[in-house]
Amino acid sequence: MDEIRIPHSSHWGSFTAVWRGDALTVEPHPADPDPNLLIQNFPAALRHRARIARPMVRRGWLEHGPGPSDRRGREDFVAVGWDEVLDRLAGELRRVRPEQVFGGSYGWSSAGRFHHAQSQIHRFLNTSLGGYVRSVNSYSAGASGVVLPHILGPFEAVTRQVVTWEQVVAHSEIVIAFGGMALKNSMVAGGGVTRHTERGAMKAAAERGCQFINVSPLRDDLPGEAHAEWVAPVPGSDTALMLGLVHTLVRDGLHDAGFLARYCAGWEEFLPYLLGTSDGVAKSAEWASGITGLPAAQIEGLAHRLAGRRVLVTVAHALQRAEWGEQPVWMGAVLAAALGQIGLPGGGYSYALGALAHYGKLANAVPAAGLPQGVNGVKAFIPVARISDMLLNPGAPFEYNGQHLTYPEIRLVYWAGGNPFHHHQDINRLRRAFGRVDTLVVHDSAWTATARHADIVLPATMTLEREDIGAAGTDPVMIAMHKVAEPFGEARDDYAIFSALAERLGCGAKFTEGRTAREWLVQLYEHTRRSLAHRGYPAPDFETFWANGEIVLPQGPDDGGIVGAFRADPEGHPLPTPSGRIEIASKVIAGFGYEDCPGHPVWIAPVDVPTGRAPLHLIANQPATRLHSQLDFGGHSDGSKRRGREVLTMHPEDAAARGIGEGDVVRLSNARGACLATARLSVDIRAGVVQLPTGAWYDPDDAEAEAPLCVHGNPNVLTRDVGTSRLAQGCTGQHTVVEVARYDGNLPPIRAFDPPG
Ligand code: PGD
Repeated sequence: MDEIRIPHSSHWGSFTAVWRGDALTVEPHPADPDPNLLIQNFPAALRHRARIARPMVRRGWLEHGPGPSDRRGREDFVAVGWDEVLDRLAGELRRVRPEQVFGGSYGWSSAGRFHHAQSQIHRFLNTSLGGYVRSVNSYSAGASGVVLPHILGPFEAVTRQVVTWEQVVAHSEIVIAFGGMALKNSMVAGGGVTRHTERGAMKAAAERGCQFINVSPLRDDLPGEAHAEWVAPVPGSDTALMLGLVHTLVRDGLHDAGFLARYCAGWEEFLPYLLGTSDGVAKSAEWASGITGLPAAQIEGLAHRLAGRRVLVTVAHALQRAEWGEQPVWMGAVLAAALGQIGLPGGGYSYALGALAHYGKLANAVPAAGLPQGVNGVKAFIPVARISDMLLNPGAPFEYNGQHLTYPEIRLVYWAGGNPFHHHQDINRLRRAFGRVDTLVVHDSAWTATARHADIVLPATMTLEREDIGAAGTDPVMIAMHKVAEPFGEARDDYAIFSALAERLGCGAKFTEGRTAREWLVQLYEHTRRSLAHRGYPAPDFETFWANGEIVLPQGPDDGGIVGAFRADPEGHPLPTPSGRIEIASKVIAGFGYEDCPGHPVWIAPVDVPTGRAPLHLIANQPATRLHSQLDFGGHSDGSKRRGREVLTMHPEDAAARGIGEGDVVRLSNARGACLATARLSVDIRAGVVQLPTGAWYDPDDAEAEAPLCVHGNPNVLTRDVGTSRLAQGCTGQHTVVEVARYDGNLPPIRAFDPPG
């Protein structure tokens, strides 16, 4: 049978789509040493019943017009033709003022740089409305994105390229990974990735003799190839462990006093806290033992092993996606500073190494262009995870990074390329919050819970159904993403939808600049081509790039980035912090006066702790078989479920105490909500902790209920919707506490993938 082979790309890997007749398969990029199985979600997803076939409008909105409503997510939809729905939506966009429109539209959407939904929606709202209320920071790095610039330097500069995987392979003696470095995370890169190298790097480093230490309640947070030692503290106690380590180093005279004096600011202010002279509590290994559940001798032994070695400290994003999430990020830097290895190859601090395929990689020497966003005329913004607070409390004051701000009054929410019913915490609260607005518009390719709660649902093409350019700043291959299939039903590209709306609003030419989608691709590619030519590299024209399916890009040097320069010439290359040094204490943060994020790292006892009614820690982390909630209906993700439900991992002791056996359906609950899952018993999790990944689509058993049971296993019905602190107001979805019980009732059907009635 004839074969048609088409290059394409996704956040989780570049691939070739292969048609044999009407059967689609996907093959990873030939240069990929360790392909990501997530690409196997595509074939079954392409024509799945969960796809949205035509524009749909909630009946109540259609019949009664815009207005607050608790019927969202509870009412049926009416199919409406494209022209009519665009006319109505344009009318609604004319009715509201830009400062009443929330267009933050957080989400990962797809890898292509032109059809990137966030870029499209922001450009549309800027060019056609004059702006929108935006969101800042991310669900990934809500706390670290704010604290790191105060203590080390700009987020991108201190994360991506401080210590490369090549340095780990060649130089690191010990890698102590707080929160591990799970491959499921590093197999993903926004914009695409052609080579998954992390597994190979850890294997090579371990074979050379590098010791990996996985500090996590989950053994699987480092791959088998790392041959890691497993240290399993109580979830959320890493800051205490780091304090205990630094205290031991100082007590035993093993800290690098010279490094601290020469390259750091604020050690003198921090030391009394560490030693307990300021508050009467020495942050000793003994003290840390009581909090972490690890023996004091183990903490002391670990500190002694770290001293004087080429040690790399890494801290996973997960640790800061929790109460007081700024603290482990900051204290990780202090631990690395005390060990004195920062700026040496394979040593020091590499925040979030292993969190994404971007990190620990060389930067490309030439840029890839993105779609210009235009100018946002609205100044108001929220930290991204404060969306329910904003919608429920218009006009209320809040604090963020030293600023006193006020939540705006939002009438219209417009979302494209994200799934808040996946990414946000306390989904029942989010439902109430979305009930407050006049209109909720969603573009998506599938019937996510967000689409189900919208008033106007516009079917977007999925990435396979359009041409694009796949590129990430740290991947040496730019991919010509050819179209693999025709659009599903009446689905249109986000660009086509926004172009038609802009036309109706009298701003068509401003939005499109007169270009077709293909002409935009040529324009974006030209940016890279010109830069290649300027630097004397081969610079093929667009037609050649398109016909070849990819172009290899040159990369920059492995120079330690911001920290390498800092050590090479401490006088001439200060860090871009107020002191020009690593800020162990920050006068700026101290000046904000936040008791939940004071001027140096501290241990703050958690509020969300096990209780009689919720005695188990829940880790709600990233899934291994899909990216977030994307293509949950794809074959790889669906195939990983058991009895149709997401899998909960629990320790056999906790299961036995509750009469739960392998494969039983269980009910997780706490004060905020409840969901079902299927139990998997494993000794590779700390006792007292259960783990349920995010991303199973929210599937309420009774949509009319205030806090329905999610029958599919979405942990965000359980997580808390509170900010990390007044500094960053980041998302705290990684941890909470729950009870788990065997579910003996009749098993409710899974309807998450059935289109709404
Ligand atoms: P995705 O599932 O990637 O989740 O949250 P995010 O909203 O990014 O959603 C992307 C959506 O975009 C999907 O519905 C997909 O169908 C749609 N889409 C894809 N391509 C297109 C397109 O071209 N056009 C349009 N219109 N739509 C498109 C992720 C967020 O979740 C993140 S980044 C993190 S790190 C957080 N992690 C956690 C966590 O660890 N724990 C908890 N409890 N909660 C979390 N939430 C956060």
